[in-house]
Amino acid sequence: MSEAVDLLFTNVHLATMVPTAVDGYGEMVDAALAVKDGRIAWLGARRDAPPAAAEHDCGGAWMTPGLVDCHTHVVHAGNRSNEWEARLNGASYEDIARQGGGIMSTVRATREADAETLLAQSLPRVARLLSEGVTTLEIKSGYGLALDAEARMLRAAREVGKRLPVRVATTFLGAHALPPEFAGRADDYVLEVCERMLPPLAGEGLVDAVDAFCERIGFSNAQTERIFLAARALGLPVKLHAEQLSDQQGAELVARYGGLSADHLEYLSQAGIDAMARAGTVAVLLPGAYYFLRETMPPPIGALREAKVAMAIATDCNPGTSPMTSLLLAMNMACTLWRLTPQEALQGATIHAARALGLHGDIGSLEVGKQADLALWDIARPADLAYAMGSNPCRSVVNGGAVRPAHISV
Ligand code: DI6
Ligand code: FE
Repeated sequence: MSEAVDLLFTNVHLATMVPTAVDGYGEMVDAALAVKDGRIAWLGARRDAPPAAAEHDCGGAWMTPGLVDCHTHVVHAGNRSNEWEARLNGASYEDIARQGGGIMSTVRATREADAETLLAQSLPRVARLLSEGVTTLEIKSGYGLALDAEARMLRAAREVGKRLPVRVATTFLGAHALPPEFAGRADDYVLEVCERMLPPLAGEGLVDAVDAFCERIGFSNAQTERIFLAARALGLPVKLHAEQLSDQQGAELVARYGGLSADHLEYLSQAGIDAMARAGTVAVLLPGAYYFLRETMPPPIGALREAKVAMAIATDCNPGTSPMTSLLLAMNMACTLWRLTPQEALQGATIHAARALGLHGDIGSLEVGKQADLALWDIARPADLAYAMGSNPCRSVVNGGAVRPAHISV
């Protein structure tokens, strides 16, 4: 390469996370990486590096692709620590439901919040995620459950990507719960979602993918399919909250629609695994919700591995079942609770998470041509990222070639 690059990172060890690498981390020690026009232009041994306009000495740090949190509900108003505390003090679910608690309390708080309030409450959570090397973040709607409030959530999600250094992928989750206005009329609400909510939201460019909560306490397999048909008519990819609490054959359904991902999956069957493997649908594992709900049924990790289904890991950041803003902790939990290897955990937070968003051609690994979204870590080896609990070894982050300090305050 004769033309000078914009920036050369030197004195760095790379974990490229290229899926075909012989070593699963794709390790390159004492390497260098070059950026031009915001993209990775070259990587290899320091002595072969192209001339560069500027150099960044990484001081022997490890570099990974920027982390990808591919399943969050991070935009919402309020929290539910009051209900959590009441339950731990002996209150029953009925007590809490009678006081209007649960998911509907977040729906009420989110509906009442104006755009600035919603954003002001969400940005600190996002900042905590970004301080740990996250460069791409998926954000779902689903606490508005009416056109105007869902639009406000999705606009807030887009605004997050303008105010903070992060790429945001939005997901419309209108079918997250049945709003009180439609009590006893779930089919009517699904019609509302398909015909009166999704088309205008998609028309405004607010929807990168469509999701639903397919569960006995959510929406049926048949109702979910109607939503997928509406998404397909608009050319939008689908994903699904599937088999979290029971097997509803949601994984088979989302695979049949060529879905990007099926998420949660504690009660996933072998038929679901086979369908996902055939369709290339990613298994998004959410250990924070499993932990917080004190679930005891683990997702079928061994069978997913056997079937070569890509496994991603995400925070599921939400106020009810996973009030978590650490993707590194989610990686640790996946290893500790479910015996993922640290390498699988890092793949799950990089290249496989990128695939769960349909962005694996552009991000998720250190490869020439991909966006220069990178994270630099003060660690001895890649396994440290999943190993340490509650510490943040992130030294700095690179978004499209621009270096920033790890810590972000809002
Ligand atoms: N599954 C969950 O665990 C969350 N949503 C979903 O579909 C719960 C969301 C909440 O309780 O606020
Ligand atoms: Fe979720």
